[in-house]
Amino acid sequence: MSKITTVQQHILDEERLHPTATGDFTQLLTSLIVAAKIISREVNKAGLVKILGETDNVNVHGEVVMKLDEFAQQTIYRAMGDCGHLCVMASEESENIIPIPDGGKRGRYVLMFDPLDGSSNIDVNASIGTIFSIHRKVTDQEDGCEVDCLQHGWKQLAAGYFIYGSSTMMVYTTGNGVHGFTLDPSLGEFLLSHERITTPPRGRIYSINEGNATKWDLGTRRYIEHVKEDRKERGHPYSLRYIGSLVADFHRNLLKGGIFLYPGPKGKLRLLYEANPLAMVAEQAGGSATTGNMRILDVEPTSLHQRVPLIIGSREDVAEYERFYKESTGAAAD
Ligand code: AHM
Ligand code: MG
Repeated sequence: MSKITTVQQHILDEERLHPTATGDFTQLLTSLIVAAKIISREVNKAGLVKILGETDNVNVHGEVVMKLDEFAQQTIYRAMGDCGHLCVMASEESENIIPIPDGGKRGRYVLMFDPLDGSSNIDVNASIGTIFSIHRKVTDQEDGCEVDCLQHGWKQLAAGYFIYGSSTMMVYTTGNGVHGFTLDPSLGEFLLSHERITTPPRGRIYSINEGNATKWDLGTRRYIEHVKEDRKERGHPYSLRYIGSLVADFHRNLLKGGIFLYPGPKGKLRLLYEANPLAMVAEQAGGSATTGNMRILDVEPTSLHQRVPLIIGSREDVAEYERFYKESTGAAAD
């Protein structure tokens, strides 16, 4: 019979691989996991809010009901602000960096997150998620600043996501493979369910918003035509799967193999708390992530909410996309 491992035990074991580790990192991730459990509980109740008496955003207790993405933002802030291990945070829901509350102990780490990605899918009961990225502080003051946030993706210490789907899962990496845990709601514990996830080198799925086809660059157009061809060597065209919820689309492709594309010229997805953490997970699982021109983890961050084209997934599929992209930009330059 297989061993039962909780996520805390796993993180502790990972941290022990580093001889100078103090346990701070384990505590930091433990606080984040508490926040995710609270968010998961609220996401699961979302469909019941109306039945249980919400009127004009006021619930049965007369309290104002917060939008779930705001709730997720505040929950993470409340859980992490005082955890004692962070020097600064940044989030999709905050225009500027988020300082640690006055009087709170400052730590050595930086947390960036998208509190509830794909939140437009809540009303239709599709999966959504929380994405996180953790860096070490690089500046000298006690309080962290924007410079601490604007670090290359390859410097991330840890990254991952929580997916609120038919089960709630946590998938994370600290640079030693990718591991997945499923929340047992009766225990309130995340248990190891997907040890050392590796993504197939090639998939059969492509995930892109085809409604944007007229805006795509030539390379993307040619590549998408290519995956739809009924090619002899593959024996089948690729299947299109697109939820419109990055975490859910990424998670499916990570497990089954495939490619997710939100191409340029500018892209829609954000470098620091969407593309970088998922790129680290993809690479650690044997996949890759590119803008078309360069590896996502090498993109120079210039602003907190910078967007980036994101093409991510199975290694051979991403490499094939890059060939189409580079050939077409080369062709356009000729
Ligand atoms: P959000 O952070 O405002 O939820 O937007 C990000 C979402 C991603 O989850 C998803 O991949 C993408 O937007 C879908 O965009 P589109 O509807 O343009 O296809
Ligand atoms: Mg988002």
